[in-house]
Amino acid sequence: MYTQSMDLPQGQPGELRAVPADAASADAEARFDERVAADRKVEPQDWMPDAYRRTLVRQISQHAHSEVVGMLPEGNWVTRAPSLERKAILLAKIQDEGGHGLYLYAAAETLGTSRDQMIAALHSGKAKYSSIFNYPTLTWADMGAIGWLVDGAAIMNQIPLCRCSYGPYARAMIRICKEESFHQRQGFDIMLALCRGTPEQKAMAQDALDRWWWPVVMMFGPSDADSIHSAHTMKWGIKRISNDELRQKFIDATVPQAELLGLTIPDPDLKWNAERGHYDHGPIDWDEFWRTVNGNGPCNRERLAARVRAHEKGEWVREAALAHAAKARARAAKAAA
Ligand code: FAQ
Repeated sequence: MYTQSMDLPQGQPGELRAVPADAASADAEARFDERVAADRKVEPQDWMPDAYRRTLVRQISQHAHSEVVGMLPEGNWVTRAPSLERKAILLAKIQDEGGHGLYLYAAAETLGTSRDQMIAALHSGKAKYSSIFNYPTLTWADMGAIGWLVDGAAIMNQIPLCRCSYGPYARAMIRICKEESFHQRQGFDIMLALCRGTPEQKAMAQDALDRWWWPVVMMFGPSDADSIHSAHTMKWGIKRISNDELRQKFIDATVPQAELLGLTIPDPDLKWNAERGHYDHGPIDWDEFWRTVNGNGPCNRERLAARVRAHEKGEWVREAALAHAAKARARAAKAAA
């Protein structure tokens, strides 16, 4: 299934040139470079280098997969939320994440890749999704920690993406960031309620922070020295702030929030560095990060199996929707005749 811009017949103005006629022309490349340098948006119908297109498909589809796989850890607690209000909020948040996946798949489709292709890449293990969603959710406090920390990290990473050079991705990110901001607040609110509760509840909040802190710090990706894509994505105005800079901004913003909650961040080396104007932090376990990214984290197999199962079980829904659309089209054509 393609978006509208992909359906334009060949030769019409504004057609999507997946393999542009003037791809080799230095002129087209110069116009593209000029557009990016001037901070003007690149749109689906514009010529773009193949490498730019491939990088966007990779990043946007991985981002979409993260949103959809990211529904699973929280889905685990819908039936066990401690009150009707918490359950309604959690359900709404999880639905938002599904919606984010849809906006992002649609944005990636404008680059000439179908949703079916992207989903096949996820299910075969070829495409990645965020490492963070391969950790288990053991207690209700994990719902607080995910909202507070995971959504907090996601916002930090995604606000600069609202200025990404590719128009459809940038516009999808604006709406997504607004919703993520609500998600972060609801997570902090869960943590606050637990920290103001009984000693057992506060211990539960601390335990969740202990388990989620380092995976969240890793979520920003490898250190700048090991980030293979950054040089290009920064040059093309896709990524605006480096992995390490975003990680630092997240840590600086989160330490005072943990203090407000009365919780201890599980990093004995964490201390304010007045000279740098930032918090110093301890070493990151990159072996754990790569193990998880490469499919061997605590829940990788379980998460992927759940996605594949859901896709297979949804086959009849897709078939019914297609049959319904075909009937509607036939009815409209008959009425117009
Ligand atoms: N996990 O060269 P770089 C959310 C891979 S959404 C897995 O630095 P890049 C909402 C990377 O793909 C969270 N793999 O790569 C929510 C590359 O491998 P490849 C997702 C990772 O692209 C909240 C290799 O390592 N957000 O949380 C990770 O320049 C709560 C080398 O890395 C996005 O996707 C990782 N953490 O920078 C939902 C934001 N990090 O592709 C539910 C958009 C790196 O060559 C509940 N994405 N890798 O095979 C980005 O900003 C970037 O893609 C980065 C990585 C920053 C993630």
